[in-house]
Amino acid sequence: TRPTATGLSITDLRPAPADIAGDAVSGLSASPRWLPSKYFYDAHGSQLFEQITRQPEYYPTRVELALLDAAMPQIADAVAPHAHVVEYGSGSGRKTRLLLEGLETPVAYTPIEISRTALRASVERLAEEFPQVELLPVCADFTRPVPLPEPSRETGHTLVFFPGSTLGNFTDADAVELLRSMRETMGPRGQALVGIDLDKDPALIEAAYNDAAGVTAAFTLNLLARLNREIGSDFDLDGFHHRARYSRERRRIETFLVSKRAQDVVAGGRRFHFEPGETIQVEYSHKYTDASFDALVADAGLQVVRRWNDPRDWFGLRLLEP
Ligand code: AVJ
Repeated sequence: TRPTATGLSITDLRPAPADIAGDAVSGLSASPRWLPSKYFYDAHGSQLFEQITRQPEYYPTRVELALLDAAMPQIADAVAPHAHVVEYGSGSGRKTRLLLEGLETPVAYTPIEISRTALRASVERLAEEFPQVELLPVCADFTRPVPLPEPSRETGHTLVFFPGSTLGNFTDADAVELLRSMRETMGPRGQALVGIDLDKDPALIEAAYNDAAGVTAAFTLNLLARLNREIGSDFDLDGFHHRARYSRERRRIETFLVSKRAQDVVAGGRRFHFEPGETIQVEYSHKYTDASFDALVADAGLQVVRRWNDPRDWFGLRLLEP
């Protein structure tokens, strides 16, 4: 653990360069090629993501924040008291603030976040705003088993908070695996509050991942800049472009980096050849219906006990229990 400016200690379980290089080589060797979207979130990537959330086309954050605010009294009633709140992919902590404020008696808060810079900034602000809540930040990839810190005071139960439809970045098989590990984390009396982006007009969804200002494109390309910096690959950032399309059948945004020309790239000590138009799949953002989400949750041995949607049914919050 390393102390922050305010003296708070962050448990550091960040992926090592060797893990990143191994994942990059195996994804680039696969056919079709892919890279894991979790590596978008270095310090700059997390900043670009915050900028995405302020683009007019990117509705999910705005709609979820308004929904969380509106539903908070009912959520507080449905959540057991004295919770240890554990958040997956906490980012800037904007939604956390609403949750910790709305729950009457949160005892401890454990954000699990892969970007150390984003995590440090968010816990420093939360420490000032919530002096009564014990902050136990962990810098880690939440898709790997993360040992949970033990709060110093007794807690009633664990509430996993997983907003943002980050679940949508996982294939259905991986989402079920993650929900199962969430079930382990929260224990038999635990609960989870999960945000999900709902299926809707494909034009609205596609616009959200192709903002006119090009911030999403910069976010996608930053993955290559990060790999160049951290694993010494030599991707030419001008040699690839961002493509995000909505598949109605699979109910997901499929995001690719597309090679603009024939080129060779060296990564992790191996050479990869790209033909013009050849793609690297870098992200999915699944959109859900009640039926599709309930099926995932049931596969993981959980059930939806409460549901809240915004007035247009664009985004939902679901309370899950074992
Ligand atoms: C991290 C799930 C909130 O998939 O909508 C936004 C990431 N990628 N634009 C999403 C993202 C491109 C985002 N979440």
